[in-house]
This record gives sequence, C-alpha cells and structure tokens, in this order.
Amino acid sequence: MRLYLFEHCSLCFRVRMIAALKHLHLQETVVLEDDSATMTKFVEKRVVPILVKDDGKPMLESMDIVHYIENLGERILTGPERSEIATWADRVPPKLSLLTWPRYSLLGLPEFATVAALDHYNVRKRKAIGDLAEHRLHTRQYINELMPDFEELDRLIESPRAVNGTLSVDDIRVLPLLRSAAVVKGLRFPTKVRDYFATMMTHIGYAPLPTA
Ligand SMILES: N[C@@H](CCC(=O)N[C@@H](CS)C(=O)NCC(=O)O)C(=O)O
Repeated sequence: MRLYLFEHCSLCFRVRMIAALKHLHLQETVVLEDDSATMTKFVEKRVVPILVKDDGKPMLESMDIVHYIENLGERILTGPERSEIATWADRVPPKLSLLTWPRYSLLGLPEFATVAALDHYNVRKRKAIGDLAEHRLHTRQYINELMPDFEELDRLIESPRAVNGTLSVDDIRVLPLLRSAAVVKGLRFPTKVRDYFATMMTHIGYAPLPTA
C-alpha cells in the first residue's frame, strides 16, 4: 500500500501513526505542494492523505484510512474514547493553524523542495489567512491564547503511553496535533503533554518536525 502525503500534514500523520503502531510498513510518496496532477490522478480533487491499496484502489479521509488499517489483523486501538478529547481536538486546529501555517514552509520539508512549490503554498495560505510574516509577529499572543487548551489537555492525559490510559482513536486525534504544535519555537507544552508527546513519538519511531 502506498500513502500519498505532505510531511507537515497532521491528517496524514494520523495514518502514519496507526501504521507505525501496527508495525505495518507503508510505502510513502511525499507530494510536492504544487503537484495537483498526482493528487487528482487518483481522486477528483487536490487532497492528501490518499492511501492506494494493494488492489490499486484509492482511499480518502484520514479517519476512514485509520479504521481500515486498524481492522487489518489484530486491533490495537482498544481503549475507550472520551468526548472531551474529541471536543479538544476539534477546537484546537483553527487556533493552531495561525501559528503553524506561517511556519511549515520555513522548515525545509520535502513538499516544498522547489521554489514553485514553496510559492504555491505561500500564496494559497496568504489567501486563506492573510500575510504569513504578519502572523509570525503575533506568535506570543497566539501562544498565550492556546496555552489554556494545552493546560486542559494536560489535565486530561491519563498516561504518557495513551491519552485515555489505553491506546484509542483519541490518541490518533491528539498526537498529530501535538506534532504540528511542536514546530512552533517558543511554545512549551505543560509537563504531562510534553511527556506524552515525547513518549508517543519515540514509541512510534518518529522524530519531531524541525522548529521555526
Ligand atoms: N477530511 C479530510 C481532509 C484532508 C485535508 O484537508 N487535507 C489537506 C492537507 S492537510 C489538503 O489536502 N488540502 C488541500 C490542498 O492542500 O490543496 C481527511 O481527514 O483526510
């Protein structure tokens, strides 16, 4: 099976995470940010993650792909889910994107390997949220606005090896968002969040992304 992804994409990391937890090796192709042709070759729109299964059929939607992989062989996400975690994971991305989107293109990631790909991303994101450098100037304010969310998560984490004590879909919701947040230089996770992030990333064999 082959996963088409952007390195910075947290939804793509959901898929990489479940594959790693299940010790399942996925072939990976990092798509250049402006390479719409590769994405639309499988599906009618520009989107990643795309999982191309062994039978050649493409699959979309990160959580559908997670469930598909989870159901191959013995299940690993056997723990309970908590609605507070799902609510947290729905609430945080819009705030987080003001910190992360202006930074991803500074990290030397493979989807930005050409000037055209880099420009494509910067133009697209500027259209979505405005001037990226301007947003970086507001870093301290945005971090301060996010800290209550991380403090809430700190109170919710039950174990550094699973947010609810036993691995569950909630871990797939949370860890990729922490991986994204960790690109922000100056954002310091509270203790339990930091331990959870470090333990889980080591467990699945991924280094954090660079910071900026
Ligand atoms: N609901 C989809 C959303 C996927 C999604 O929004 N992917 C983003 C990258 S993180 C994307 O492909 N955006 C379109 C683009 O880059 O043009 C999922 O969970 O897989």
